Amino acid sequence: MRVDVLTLFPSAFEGGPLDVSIIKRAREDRLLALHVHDIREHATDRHRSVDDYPFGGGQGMVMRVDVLDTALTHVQAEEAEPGLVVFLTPQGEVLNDAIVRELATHPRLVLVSGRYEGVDQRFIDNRVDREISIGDYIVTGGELPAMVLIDAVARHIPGTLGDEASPEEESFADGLLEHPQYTRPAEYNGWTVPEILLSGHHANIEKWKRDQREERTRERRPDLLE
Ligand code: 4GX
Repeated sequence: MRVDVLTLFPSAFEGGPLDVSIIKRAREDRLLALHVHDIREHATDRHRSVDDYPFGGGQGMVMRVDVLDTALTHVQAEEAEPGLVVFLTPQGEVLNDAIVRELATHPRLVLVSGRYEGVDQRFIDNRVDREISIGDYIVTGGELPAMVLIDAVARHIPGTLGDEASPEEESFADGLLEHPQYTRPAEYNGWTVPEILLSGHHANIEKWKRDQREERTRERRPDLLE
């Protein structure tokens, strides 16, 4: 899968979470090709401006439709496949496991990370396929949301998790939270491990894990049971 990111802060994507561990390996193995592009390279005036004051007044600045449109056209033209254009915004659908899996089926994603108070609506109306939020809180820019999305999607590209793990065996694949986990030592500071896990009764242990998952989900995330 190829992922392109349009951002005003391309350096935010270097030496961060996409350069370690599973995602680093996926990139080395060419399962994920990440291409980060600086929106400012497509500014045209002598000040290289990418934003301007909002029509109708109001707080802050708005990213310019012409700069974004030109930047996106350039990036899309690097390949025959234009990709699904995703804009990260608190106004979008809230990201979940079903959306992550759907996005992972696309051969190419083009992510647009915004800054300032927003983006000219004409860019969204005419060039964006999907608006996605990583949750109901505000971060400083769309870069961290893009990285969260890339990480979550990359785990679903066949081969990225290796043989040990599968995304099907983790929380949300079946709509339940995980059961608690323990490892040695069996007692530390007087803190003990549930007896059943040390019993060797495989069937009882599996029943206990299932019960724990259901109980946790009911207590912590009843919305997942709807
Ligand atoms: N999930 N932000 C985008 C700039 C902005 C402002 C208004 C569009 C309209 C966020 C989130 C998020 C902060 C990224 C505002 N863009 N993005 N940025 N939560 O909080 O995706």
